[in-house]
Amino acid sequence: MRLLVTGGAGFIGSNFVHQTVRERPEVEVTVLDALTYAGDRASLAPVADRVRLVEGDVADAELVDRLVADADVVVHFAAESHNDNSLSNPWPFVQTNVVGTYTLLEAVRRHERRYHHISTDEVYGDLELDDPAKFTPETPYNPSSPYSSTKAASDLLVRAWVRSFGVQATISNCSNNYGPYQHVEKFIPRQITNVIDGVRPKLYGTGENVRDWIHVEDHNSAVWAIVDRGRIGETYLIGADGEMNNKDVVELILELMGQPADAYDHVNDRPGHDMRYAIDATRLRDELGWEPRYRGFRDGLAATIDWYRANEAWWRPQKDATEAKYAQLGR
Ligand code: NAD
Ligand code: TDX
Repeated sequence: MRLLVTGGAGFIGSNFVHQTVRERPEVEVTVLDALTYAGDRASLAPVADRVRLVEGDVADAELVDRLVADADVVVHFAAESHNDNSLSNPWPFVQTNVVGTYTLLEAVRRHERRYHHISTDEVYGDLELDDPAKFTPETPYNPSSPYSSTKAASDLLVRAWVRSFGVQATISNCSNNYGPYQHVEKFIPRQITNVIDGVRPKLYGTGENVRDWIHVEDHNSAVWAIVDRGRIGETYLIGADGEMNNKDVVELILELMGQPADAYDHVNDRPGHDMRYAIDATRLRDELGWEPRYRGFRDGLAATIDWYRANEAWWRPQKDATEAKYAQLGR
């Protein structure tokens, strides 16, 4: 199989490439990545001899056409992915997430290729803390931020290309990922690297907001299950029953790193901050027989802390610029 992975130098995409090289030696992997601030060649260094990395934009129609023509399957991870950035400057989100997805869809339509679209649970908006409901594939779209609205737009393009043009596509909407190679702008790596630097973790608002955490390896094993056995045109929600509020996550990071549980600061809240996400992954489990391997968040988090401790050379170059952006926002 010839596989094209967009965004393969980012957090989830690079972990997907590592997992693929490890578990599926017969797959030929090409990565298309623009190497924005969020993409790093170093994230593919351990597999560099097994992967072709093409530096380029998913909205570059001529380049995308050529790469898709040479692939059997396309898995599309590339995106602008950070909510806080989308509030400061939404334009790159529209360009990459919407125009980039359109460009790929047109290429897979022309060349009749299998396409898998990576998306987020944030397209469904948020849930109340006391609501027993979880997101299901039938939950209406109701995105809150420029980030989540552009991801929602890209999902709807995929659905339309399936119905109107018969494109062979599947979609997955996953909850919050954690694990190695995540950019230090995101919640968990930001707090781990702050503690390493002797800086107190920063909690937005009250910290009651709930996220449904899943280890990146479990997200990626689910993506492979869908590429292998998913029904064309179907949407699969990916989650591993990992709901936890941000305050509890910060306290656990502090405990695992040998600090007092209250050694964090409350900072300005994120405008429009979604309260709670929760995934019902029944379809994925029942139809495709998928199960997560990481059962305890505590163990997965401890391993992630170890990874950031051991890989300072990977994250250090991102840290100052990231914190300078947050300082301007009072966060
Ligand atoms: P990331 O920001 O770490 O990586 C994104 C990658 O895409 C980077 O390597 C970047 O260089 C590349 N990229 C950006 N614009 C590009 C362009 N125009 N052309 C080519 N490459 C470009 O993001 P991530 O957290 O790994 O997220 C990957 C995907 O998973 C995204 O589609 C995101 O919406 C989705 N997702 C993320 C999470 C999460 O918790 N991080 C959860 C659910 C879904
Ligand atoms: O310093 C922080 N303090 C804090 O309290 C940061 C960076 C975040 N937070 C809060 C905001 C959220 O409630 O932590 C939670 C997680 O924040 P992020 O890591 O920014 O993730 P989130 O906004 O939930 O979105 C993530 O999950 C869904 C990914 O970034 C998206 O790409 C994915 O679609």
